Amino acid sequence: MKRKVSLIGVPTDVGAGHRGASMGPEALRVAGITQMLESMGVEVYDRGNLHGPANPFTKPVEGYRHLNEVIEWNQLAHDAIYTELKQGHMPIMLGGDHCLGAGSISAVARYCREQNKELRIIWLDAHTDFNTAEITPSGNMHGMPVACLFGHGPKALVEMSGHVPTLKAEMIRQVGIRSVDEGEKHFIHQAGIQVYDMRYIDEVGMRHTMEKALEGLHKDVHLHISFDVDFLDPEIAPGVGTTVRGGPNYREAQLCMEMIADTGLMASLDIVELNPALDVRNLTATIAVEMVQSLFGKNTLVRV
Ligand code: B3U
Ligand code: MN
Ligand code: MN
Repeated sequence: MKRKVSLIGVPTDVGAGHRGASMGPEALRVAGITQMLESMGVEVYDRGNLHGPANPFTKPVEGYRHLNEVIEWNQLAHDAIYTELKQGHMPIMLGGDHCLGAGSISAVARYCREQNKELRIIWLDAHTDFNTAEITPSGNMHGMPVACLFGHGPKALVEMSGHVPTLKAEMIRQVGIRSVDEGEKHFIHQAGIQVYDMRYIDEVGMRHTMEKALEGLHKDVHLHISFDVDFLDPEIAPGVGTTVRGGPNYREAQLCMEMIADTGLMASLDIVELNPALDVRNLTATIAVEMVQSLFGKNTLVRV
């Protein structure tokens, strides 16, 4: 039977400091995400885009910028993703900025709890996204979803999965990290999250990094990938709001995706932070689609 995948566009930039990530879903479609998935033998249901509040583009209030809009969009994303999971489809959320990680992963965690499935998240990002209202340097909520999932943040987001905290440290691995604020560092250590930062990847290589990050999986694990496109080095992926030099190059990122595909366990995916307003001829969207193709098991081996 063919794998059924549902694409859910969530056109937000309310959690970001730059406008433009709201055009991400359409850029991914223009880059051929549907056709690519079909070529990989997947049945694709494009659900179109969700509709939520506009970006008021106002200043942060008490440490949060656009709090109400962020909550509203996350609830919409949560509901849509949960519906797809219940139907037995694999949801792919086309973001949108990474504030949506809170709603998306809340839906996945809710579903896993009901199904008695173990949840494992691979968070691919230049950033740890573990800020809170107290320590954020920007007030931008795309820097906060992991903190929310660990119980630190606005009540509506913290409680969205129906269980607080939504995540425990053993459920998540962060890979590609190279920009962490001082306050975040402290929090990450306190939470006990396993972080495979760029220094680690440089020292031991992507292969060993992913072997560690994927350790302990078994057939009853629901593997969720949260792919922040700024995980990729800006030389190959300039179309994001917060570029950080020194990220995985094409080959390292491809191997990372291939090793995830080899587990055969990926059951939901977020693609976030793509900002077409900052891109060059849709290059970043095209590369993101190629990376997703590797996640779906594109075989680059010549060996038999
Ligand atoms: N840590 C910074 C920057 C940032 C986090 N996530 C993104 N940028 N995309 C902040 O503003 O929280
Ligand atoms: Mn992020
Ligand atoms: Mn990031």
